[in-house]
Amino acid sequence: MEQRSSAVDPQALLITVAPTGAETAKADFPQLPTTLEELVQTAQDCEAAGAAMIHVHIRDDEHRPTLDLARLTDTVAALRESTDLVVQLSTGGSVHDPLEDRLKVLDAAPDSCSLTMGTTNFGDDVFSNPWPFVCDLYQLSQERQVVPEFELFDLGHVAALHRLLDRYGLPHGGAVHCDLVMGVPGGMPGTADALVAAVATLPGQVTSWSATGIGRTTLPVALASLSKGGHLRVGMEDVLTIRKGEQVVNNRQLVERAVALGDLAQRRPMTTAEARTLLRMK
Ligand code: KMH
Ligand code: ZN
Repeated sequence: MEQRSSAVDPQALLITVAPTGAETAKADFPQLPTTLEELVQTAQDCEAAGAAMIHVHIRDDEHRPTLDLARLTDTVAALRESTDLVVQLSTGGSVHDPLEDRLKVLDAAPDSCSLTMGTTNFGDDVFSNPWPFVCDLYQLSQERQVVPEFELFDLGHVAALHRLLDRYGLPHGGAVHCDLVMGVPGGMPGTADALVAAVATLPGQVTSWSATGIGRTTLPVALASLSKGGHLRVGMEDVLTIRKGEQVVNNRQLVERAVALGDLAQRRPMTTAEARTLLRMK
């Protein structure tokens, strides 16, 4: 079988957009993309601005978070039809989603799925990721040939990733891509110091990593990530202001800012084809 090269220009910057999330109510933030039409439009705009991957949470007709399989499947199809973005479905869902439903997300056959490496306090809630669930989801991703993105909310999650890779081997395709999710109340802080500590302990098998800082930590984390050679995740899932007191207008604005920050660091947005090479996808 033809082996794709995993060499990607080190100056290329993977920008992932996380446009919706599960935490913000449409009523509170009408510019949040919650319908399929809004999501597709956002995806196209963000791809044009420099994003190469999209991290997707979907909503129902009342704009509430859902893991409805038919909707997820339609969403994957619509995004594939209208963009060339790498389509990553969230298996985290909302803090209220049962673990069984979160496993079924892979039935929608996305290119990639998020895979959080442990339970974390999440504001006043708990984002539950018990070890047996993490193992089941990981093995399912290997079986279904879906490339996981390991979500690391805490240093303990980095240790859990070592344990997972040692026990079950590499993901489908062989790329180990992580995203440091920082500044969640209950997880590691969104600081340069915490980022450096997490990156220093990543397993040797890791082939690429990005970082995102929640809320006001978005800029310190983005700058720290760039200075350590990492990639960026941005979007309304993680931040709703572009600066203190000024609401984000749309996701494209956040992608454009990521491109501008990357430009300062002499990094250029990675193309979708390069992202597929980086993640060792067909
Ligand atoms: N909505 C959070 C509870 C993921 O997408 O995998 C979990 C989350 C992580 O957003
Ligand atoms: Zn998410």
